[in-house]
Amino acid sequence: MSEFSILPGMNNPAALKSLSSEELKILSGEIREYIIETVHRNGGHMASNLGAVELTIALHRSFNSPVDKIIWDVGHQCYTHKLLTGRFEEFRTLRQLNGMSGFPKREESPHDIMNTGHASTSVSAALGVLVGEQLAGFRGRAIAVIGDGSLTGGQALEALNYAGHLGKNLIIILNDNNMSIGNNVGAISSYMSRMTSTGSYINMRRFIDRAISTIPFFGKATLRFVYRLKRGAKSIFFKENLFTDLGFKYIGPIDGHNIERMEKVFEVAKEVNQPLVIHVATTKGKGLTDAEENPAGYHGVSPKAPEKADESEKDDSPSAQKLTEAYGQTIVKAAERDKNVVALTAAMTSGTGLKEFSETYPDRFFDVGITEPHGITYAAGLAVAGRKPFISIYSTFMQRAVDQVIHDVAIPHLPVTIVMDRAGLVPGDGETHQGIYDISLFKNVPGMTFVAPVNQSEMEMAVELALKSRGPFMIRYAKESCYPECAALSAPFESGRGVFLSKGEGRENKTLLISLGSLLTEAETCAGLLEKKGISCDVYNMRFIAPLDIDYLLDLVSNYNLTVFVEDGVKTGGLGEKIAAAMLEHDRNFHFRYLGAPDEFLGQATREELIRMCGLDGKSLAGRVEEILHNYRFEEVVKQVRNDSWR
Ligand SMILES: Cc1ncc(C[n+]2csc(CCOP(=O)(O)OP(=O)(O)O)c2C)c(N)n1
Repeated sequence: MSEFSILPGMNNPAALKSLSSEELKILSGEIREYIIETVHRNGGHMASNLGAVELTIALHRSFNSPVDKIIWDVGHQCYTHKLLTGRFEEFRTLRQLNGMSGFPKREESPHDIMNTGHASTSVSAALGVLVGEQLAGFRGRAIAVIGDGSLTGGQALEALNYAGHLGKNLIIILNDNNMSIGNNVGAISSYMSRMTSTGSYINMRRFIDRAISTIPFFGKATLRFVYRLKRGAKSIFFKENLFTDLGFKYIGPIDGHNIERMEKVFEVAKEVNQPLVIHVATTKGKGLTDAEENPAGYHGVSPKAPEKADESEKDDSPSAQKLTEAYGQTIVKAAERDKNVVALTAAMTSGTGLKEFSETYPDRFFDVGITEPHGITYAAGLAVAGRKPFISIYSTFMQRAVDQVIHDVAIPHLPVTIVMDRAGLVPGDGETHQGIYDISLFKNVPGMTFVAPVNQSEMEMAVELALKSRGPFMIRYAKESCYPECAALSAPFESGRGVFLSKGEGRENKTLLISLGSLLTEAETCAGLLEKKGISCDVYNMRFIAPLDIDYLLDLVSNYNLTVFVEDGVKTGGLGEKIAAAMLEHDRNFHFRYLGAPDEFLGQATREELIRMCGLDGKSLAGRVEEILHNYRFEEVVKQVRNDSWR
């Protein structure tokens, strides 16, 4: 690891305050170097963090954290904050199992005021903290740091509305890099671009101040003229300022890489006694040329594959296609066949595999910005107008739009297809990004068809079924490779039923493993391990979450001594629980167990580690099955003994 001269000593924000401007420059360089090195090794958010280095230093020099409360929106730009608040050593473990989270976490530090990961929450949270503390006599400040992308989210706008109404001395730092993950979209975004690009008020004032200083002798009349000019400049540039109209004071845009200038503004901010927006212009990816040129590509970075020591070890096999890519290709083909197909995303064009669609059918593609609830209802409107909308949103962000699904899509029974990428256990980002709740949230929505394809063939059949559907439809899949193509998985979809992946004929005492989604690979491994121990095991891919052909399923299960259901989602309220309840209702007392993620928030780890932690990997599953069978046989023996002793 690199040697740093200043950074290791900056173990609390107070240490920053004595640094000279030269030392601050060195510090910024060291922070960037450490971030670049660590993110390349562990994966993480690169471009947003590189853009926020000077802003964070200036904030921590001017304010007094944690007495003053700094709240980071999304939290994906918090690496400098972590490094300057006593986590220099831990930073090496960024995003690793039991290591440091990539997002602010209250359990990690008193400087992390909120746990974050989802966008557009900071203004609400900072306002709540401020008002709550003020009720107990607080004299400090609360500062929300929000990006221009996150500011477009509905919750941020609701919070602005309320903050303007309350009139409390909240400070909002608008970190404007003119980018969301990709290009920022929307009228507010264009409005802010105009504010930063047309030459700012601050620049104009600086120009006027400089002009005054060059006039050798100026009398009162000149001064009056100059001040009128200054006010004129203000009215020219801020006549229509959205924030001032909402009851905020506004300063900006100012250069978010100039620490001294920001500090001066922050000192002024401390004296302002009403809500204040400080508009800071930053460059996403600052200091890393590739990231500056391609900030979208460097938003989230995967860990670099470790170099193989021996060339002969190199794996030349083509890497398996990802389910995200399978969807991206499938929806382009669907759009070719059906001109009513339109695709939508909420600020995740690349992440959801829609880049090709957006380029091939720009008129039929809508990036609605970080506005999941709006996106769902907008899609409902498109469906009313006869289009066939497919809206892609990560499973975790769909938590935002539960009401829109029920109220705007399901009740009017509209043919909107909601495609949930990153469903199930999600690597790297931790608690806030797990996609394990969608089954429990949506499986019982009346009229919903809900499927979990595992490879390209199933993806194509799922999309085809959605196209024919006259009602709401959901597709979910994990951040995983496609399961290999095979005859079993190419069998046509039958409503409410799955397919056998492997089935041995005429075997006794069989166990059935039912798998939902990409845990199919683990179920297969489990079956292989059990076969080796003489336990015959069939594997069934569930395909459907809703509707369920319950009679068919109960008949199927009745052929087995034991059925184990495995799902890539939270166990409580999941599909396994629903099937168990159906058995009870039908008075069918089978040996049935259901497994899934526990009722706990799951922190950051790789997907493989998460699967193992939940006991859902092939080896653990085999162990569980053996144990259940053992207990079951033991129960049988006890029953037998009891029966014999009665005779
Ligand atoms: C509700 C929600 N939707 C989507 C995301 C995914 N996401 C993470 S950061 C980001 C872009 C945020 O843009 P901005 O606020 O401008 O910050 P920048 O990365 O540009 O610094 C998005 C869409 C999220 N975290 N939360």
